[in-house]
Amino acid sequence: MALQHPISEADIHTYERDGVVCIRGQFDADLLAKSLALCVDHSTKTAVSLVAADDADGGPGRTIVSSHMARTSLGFMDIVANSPAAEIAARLMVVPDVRYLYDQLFIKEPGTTAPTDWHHDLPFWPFDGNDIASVWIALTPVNRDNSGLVYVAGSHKWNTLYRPNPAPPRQNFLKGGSGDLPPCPAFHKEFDNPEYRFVSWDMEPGDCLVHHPLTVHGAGPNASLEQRRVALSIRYFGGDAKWAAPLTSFTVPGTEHEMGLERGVFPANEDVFPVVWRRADAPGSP
Ligand SMILES: O=C(O)CCC(=O)C(=O)O
Repeated sequence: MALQHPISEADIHTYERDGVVCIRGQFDADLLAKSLALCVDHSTKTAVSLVAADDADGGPGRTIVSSHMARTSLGFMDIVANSPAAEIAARLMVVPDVRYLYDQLFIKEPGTTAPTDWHHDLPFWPFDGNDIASVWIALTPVNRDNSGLVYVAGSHKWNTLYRPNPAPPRQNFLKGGSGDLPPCPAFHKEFDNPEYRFVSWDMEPGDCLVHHPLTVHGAGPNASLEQRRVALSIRYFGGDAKWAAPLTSFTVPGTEHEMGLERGVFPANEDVFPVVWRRADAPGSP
């Protein structure tokens, strides 16, 4: 599906400088309605990777996370491959094509007190490189009070890797010495610290945030008692991305034995990581 409007040079510059940019109004109403319905329907089903965690305080809050839906659902794969998300990622990374890495659903029910802890994504994944972008699509209205994401602008350039910390906690999650990495600081305690620049957005359904894999981010509670917060985060890669030794037990289905994958090498394994968008003048285009 074509973009509703081109990605501007200013957007590319912001993504490069801050490690995150908000792109508005690229998803049409039909696509949004379909995406929201798929996500809500999926959240009510039993799926291998679906985790629904009630708030520990016994209140009404509940966080639902699920991953890799597009590996088994044509509906989700249609969003991954045929919505504007793939082209948005490619244009911002300035790469000629992008491959699908994985997709992840995040729901925070009204009144959810559990935050999304501060983290960056790269150490969770067996990947390295800059050209990996997450397109986090708001499917409901999002703001800072209902668990909108907050980013530390420019943190993707800190040259620091923080210890991956899964929510909810999981046994034997850390691998390869990642337990020795420093924990990600609680950046909400630094909101008044002028050393950091925090960015967040009021978003309408169909606005999306695109972030670099090392940009630190987190979210507060969903203080709304009416509005659930639903987002679909799709990860794409291209350019300089490389397969790497895993630092966690996270796996992409089909890569468990690293068949056809070599550490330090671009993972051009079409079965697992298909090309989902290619610039018209790129090598390999029809
Ligand atoms: O939506 C959330 O609460 C977390 C999203 C996130 O961390 C991501 O997409 O990388």
